[in-house]
Amino acid sequence: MNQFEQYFLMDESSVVDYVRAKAEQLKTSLFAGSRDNGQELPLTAKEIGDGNLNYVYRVGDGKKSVIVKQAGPMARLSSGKEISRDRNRIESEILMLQWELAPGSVPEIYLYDEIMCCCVMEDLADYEIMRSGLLEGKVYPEFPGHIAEFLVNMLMKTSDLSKDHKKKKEWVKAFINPDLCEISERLVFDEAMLNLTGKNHVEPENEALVRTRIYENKELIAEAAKLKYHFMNDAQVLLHGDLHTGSIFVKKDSTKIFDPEFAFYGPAGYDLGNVAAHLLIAAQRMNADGNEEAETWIRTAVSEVISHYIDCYEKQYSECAGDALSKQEGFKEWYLEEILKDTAGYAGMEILRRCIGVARTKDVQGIADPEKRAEAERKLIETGIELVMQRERYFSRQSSEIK
Ligand code: SR1
Ligand code: MG
Repeated sequence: MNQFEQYFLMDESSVVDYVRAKAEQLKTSLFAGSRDNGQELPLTAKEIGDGNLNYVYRVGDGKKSVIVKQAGPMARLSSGKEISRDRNRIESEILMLQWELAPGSVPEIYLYDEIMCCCVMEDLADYEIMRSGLLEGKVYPEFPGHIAEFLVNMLMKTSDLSKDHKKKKEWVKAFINPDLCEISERLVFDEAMLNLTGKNHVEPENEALVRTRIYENKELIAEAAKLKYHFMNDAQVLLHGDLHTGSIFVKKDSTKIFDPEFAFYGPAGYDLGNVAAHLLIAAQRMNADGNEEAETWIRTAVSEVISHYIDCYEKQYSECAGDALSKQEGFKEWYLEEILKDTAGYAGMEILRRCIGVARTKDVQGIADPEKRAEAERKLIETGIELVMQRERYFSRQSSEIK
């Protein structure tokens, strides 16, 4: 039996053999021309993954490289619970679809392997992860336009606004993602509101605040319940499902969305809300760092993402919306307002769970001064609660500014 005809978890050595074995199936003959003095260059691999779930290798010969991403059977950080390896199929298929629907917005998938539960994709080595850049105070003026256009493309082409409702239902079926959705349902909603497993924590100064304003706040928990049920039941659009700044590669003039293993059909405001949430978290970090210029840019970027989204929506609606009733007077405006209200609600939930839950980000965690860290955490918790409770006030066409 060939070495790769049965699943096993690869390491830096076997992943090199894997790329060699699959070389002919890669869409581009990536390593064919890489020679030094006529000699084929040796391939090497390095594990570069820093996520919670998968193994990510850069495999290259010093001149060219590819990324191999393999799903392991368990979460890397907490063993015990199996998470379906089908997530790698979902990730590969959505990236291939987005490659067609939103050209230039995602890395190219060269190969998906259902036996090894891995994919081989374009190495975007000349890009940086947006969170890392933002943490260094960098700004990306093109980003709001890029992300808005990507999200509106997905909305127009994968939701029922497009008149091919049967195609949409095929995609709903193909992208059913029970294990990964269960993680989000638990971490973004249940744990953030109820701390069921007792694993949440905040800085000691904020413990009373979190108890009274979140865990004992029946009104907030009721709104979170509505958002959770909407998340679970409104199969509106094919979502990325985990669109934080660690899932976005940036260069000054280009943006690439990656890591969509949490993809599923859900409410459009979920992805847009995640983008807004992680920008607001990054802005608070810049505030703690005293970097006023970067903070101002990030806060402006939040409004720009929303205004670009509205503009793209208006432009694309007339061309793309083909459903029989979608041209009915008032429908277009109602549909958009619902998305924007959801956006604020899900942004609030995301901010809260990233501040108090187990899946924290470096933005706040990395603030060295404990007082500043607690202050950033407190301000973000207030922002998160405000966004959930007053979601019709923010991100609408005549919205208030969020601090
Ligand atoms: C067990 S996975 C924890 C978190 O990391 C991912 O990026 C998702 O956001 C998930 O909630
Ligand atoms: Mg991820």
